[in-house]
Amino acid sequence: MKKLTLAPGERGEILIDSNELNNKSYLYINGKQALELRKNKKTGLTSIPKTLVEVPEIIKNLNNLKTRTFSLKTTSKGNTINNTPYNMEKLNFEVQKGTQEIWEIKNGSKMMDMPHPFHVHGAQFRVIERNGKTPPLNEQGWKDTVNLNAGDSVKILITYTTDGITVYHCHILEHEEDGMMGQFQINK
Ligand SMILES: [Cu+2]
Repeated sequence: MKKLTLAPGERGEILIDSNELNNKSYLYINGKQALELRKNKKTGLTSIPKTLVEVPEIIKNLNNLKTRTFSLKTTSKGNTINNTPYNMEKLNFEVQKGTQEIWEIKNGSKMMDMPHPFHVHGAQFRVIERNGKTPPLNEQGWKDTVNLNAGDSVKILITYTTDGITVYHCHILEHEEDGMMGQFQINK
């Protein structure tokens, strides 16, 4: 790929094929030259490997897993998840360490056109579907942040490997501070 969109909180590892570089090639960020890319003859790789990172195949039978839904909305009450702003005194739900669930996340904004990068602490996930389709290749690895543009819907398979109280929130800090956040407990 030649272009990658990264939302706040999202990260990508990029391997560049230097055979395709000119004398002066640049990495652009938001249309501005951010990094000059030069060939280095000392690197060991001569071409891009077929497999960049090994990730386990997503299990085929997802029907037995519990599904939770998260609706991200900017309302008159502020920025909310499932119409509720964050409450520090309240656990939104509890789950069991060592289990997996499906989370269905929706960006309910239509008029406002605001993206919401959804971020989870303490657990990693795989994107199963983006708007009913297989996600693009760059979203098929392990993730902890997935961006949702207005009207988007994604399904993720989340794995609870640690225990304790942890949070999920929009990674646009103004939205998070304004209530687009929740907390849950992973029981031992
Ligand atoms: Cu947001």
